[in-house]
Amino acid sequence: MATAMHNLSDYDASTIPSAEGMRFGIVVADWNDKYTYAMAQAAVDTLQKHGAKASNIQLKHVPGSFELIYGVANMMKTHSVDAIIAIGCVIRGDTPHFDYICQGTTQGLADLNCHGEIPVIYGLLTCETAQQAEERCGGRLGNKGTECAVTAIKMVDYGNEPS
Ligand code: DLZ
Repeated sequence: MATAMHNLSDYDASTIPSAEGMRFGIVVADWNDKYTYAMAQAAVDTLQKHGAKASNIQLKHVPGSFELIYGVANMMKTHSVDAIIAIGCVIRGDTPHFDYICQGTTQGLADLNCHGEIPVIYGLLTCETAQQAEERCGGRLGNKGTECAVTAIKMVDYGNEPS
């Protein structure tokens, strides 16, 4: 939870498994790119910090958050990555559009996660204001992209554990 008590970039690096050999996909929405690109960059930096090779990180763009569902599904089909991070930022406007995009995108990504083939990491910021986005994309509450990258590494490691 991103509260004043929790910074999205804070984690105990000593507990994170090595990401060497792991393959990651990042699907990033171009809508609100000031925020989504900052999250994507933080995700890439964090994956590399933990040993992922640049050549093992695929970055793909989609127009808006709603297209993250297709983008992730499409990347899944390639079987070329071990986890996919979906990054988007929805900011409430004057109409109920915000609610539909947030609900539809969240449900779509959750459905893809249910396939159980590879983990889908939820990097969708759902903000009332631009300030809330600012705070979570390298501002006072850290960077959601860092949190997503750490989660992705943990989930690939989870999948690699003997059952
Ligand atoms: C149309 C729209 C609006 C109003 N707001 C956002 C937003 O805040 N964040 C975002 O990622 N995308 C937004 N979009 C675009 C939709 O996600 C989608 O790209 C279009 O509805 C076309 O399917």
